[in-house]
This record gives sequence, C-alpha cells and structure tokens, in this order.
Amino acid sequence: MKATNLTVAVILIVALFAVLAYTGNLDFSETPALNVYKGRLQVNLIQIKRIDGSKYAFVDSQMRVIHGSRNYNDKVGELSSASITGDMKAEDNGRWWLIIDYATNNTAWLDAAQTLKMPYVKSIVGWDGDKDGFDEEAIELDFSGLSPLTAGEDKKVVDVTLINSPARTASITYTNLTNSTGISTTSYSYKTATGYMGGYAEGDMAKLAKIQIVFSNTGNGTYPDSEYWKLTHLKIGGYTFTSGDFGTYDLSNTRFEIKFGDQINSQGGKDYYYPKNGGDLWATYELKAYCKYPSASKVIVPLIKFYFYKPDGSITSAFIEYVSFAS
Ligand SMILES: [Ca+2]
Repeated sequence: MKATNLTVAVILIVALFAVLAYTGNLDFSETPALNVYKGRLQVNLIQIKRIDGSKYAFVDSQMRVIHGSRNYNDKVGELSSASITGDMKAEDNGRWWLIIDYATNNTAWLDAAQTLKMPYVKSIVGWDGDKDGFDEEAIELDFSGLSPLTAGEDKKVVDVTLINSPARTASITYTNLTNSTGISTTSYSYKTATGYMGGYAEGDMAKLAKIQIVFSNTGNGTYPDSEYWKLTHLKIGGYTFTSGDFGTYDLSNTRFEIKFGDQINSQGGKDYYYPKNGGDLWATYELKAYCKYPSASKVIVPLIKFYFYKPDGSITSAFIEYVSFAS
C-alpha cells in the first residue's frame, strides 16, 4: 500500500471509530479481553450462615446461572443441586451471572456486603431478569483469571460461597432510655430522645424498608408544621438520617417519612446484622430536634415507626416506638 493510501485508510478507520463511539454502538468494556478463561467449568455453590459458618441455604428459591450475555434465557443451567457444569465461552469474557429468585417461603437474606468479599464474586445488583416486575439478586461471577486447561484436564472446578443470615421480620422491639424535658418557651435548643432496638437473635439480619416519625394529637398537637419542633436527625444503629433525608414534613399525614428502596424489592433496604455478643445496645437510636414551645406544660409524643422488608419483597407492619418531648 502506498503511503497516501495508508494515510487515507487510517483516517477512514479513525473516523469510523469516532462515529461508532459517538452513537454508543462500540462498547469497549464488553470486548473480550485476551487470556480470559474459556472452557469447561464446574461451579460448586456453598451457602453458609454468617454467624457460625454452618450450612444455611435459601428455601425453595430458584437459582439460575446465565452466560455473560446477561440474557436471562441464555442459561448455563439451573442450580437444582449444589453444583453446575457448563462451557465458558469466549464471548462470556470470563463472566457468568448467578440469578436468585427468592421463594415466598424463603427465610434467609443474602448478605451482599459479606458475599462481595468472597472469591469470584464481582458485583451484586437487583435485576428483573424474568420480567415479572420484581427484581432477582444478580450476582456477577468473575472466572476470567482461571488458568487455561492443561493437557488431560477436562474442566476447572471452583467454589462460590454465598454468606446468608436468618431474616428477622417479626418480634422486633424498642426500648426507650431517655426522653426530653425542659423545652423553653423563649428560645430554641437541641433536645433528644434515645433508646434501643431489640428482639433479635445473634446472627439475625433485618432490612429496613422505611421509617416514619408520626405526630398525633397526644399532648398538644402537631407542632412540626408550626415550627416549634424541628427535626434534626434520627440515628439508628450505624445509620444517621438527617432532616434532609426525611424531606418535607407531610402535613396531611402529620409525619416525616424516609423510604429505602422502591418498597417492592428488598435490595434497597438498609441492613441490620445482629453480631455475636452484640448486647442490648447494639442498635441504639437517637431522635434529635430543635425545639421551642409556645407556652409551658406542653408535650408532644412522636411515634417512630420502623418497617422491614420480608424476603419475598413484601413489608412488615410497623414496629412502633413512642418518645416524648416536654416543656
Ligand atoms: Ca423478576
């Protein structure tokens, strides 16, 4: 090829790539990389309980392994037993996805944060693979770094470990430790009420779905709308939710509300894991407000309502704590 033709060819190729990149058709991240594993592969699935490492599996839940195409029907197979064997194709780019569809009678949560620390687990996302309107757990498994099959070796065998915990969805209790008194009628000050969450067994996990702080007419009316009681924050366990997180006071329902996730898929829930020897005070709460009351002998009693996800995506009824702020 002459130099001039070569120059023209280079310009055309660069232009083509520029157009493809601009239209979004060229996804460099999905281009199979060199030297990623391909070939026969057996995956052993191990499900253990976080608290003690004993076997603890999802009840009746569907577990499907699909290829890197992320097409729900492009499956390696169903994990009806503890292992699955298939062919890692070049276009898989070293990745398979484990899709878990929880049965309604399942009693375990996947502990995503802990499972992400396990070998081969690359990411975990909610994904509605079967298009039924509810997300499955989609676990990206990265086998790209496996060494090539050697002569006489017919497959690679790997262990994938999921860390699970019993789902706590009932008998959650709250105990009040301190309330607030002495709220001034002349100047604002910060006031708190505290307590703790209980009713758990060691190793239980719960997923918070929403919190409401509801004001009734108990005492002397709904002060938040009249600017005498201003929410500062609610701390619970390791989480802090500020007034900004709660957003605008809902006047018609006389409450503040914060939601975690979309209320039909549990992936957006806030995890609470009760550790070994956690004690009563492992998940204390603190409700803090900036207060000034219009006259003496006033008290308002916020109800803190906690709602939790169940493994099937439904939400528990409220677990309620009453606290008081008095002048
Ligand atoms: Ca689904």
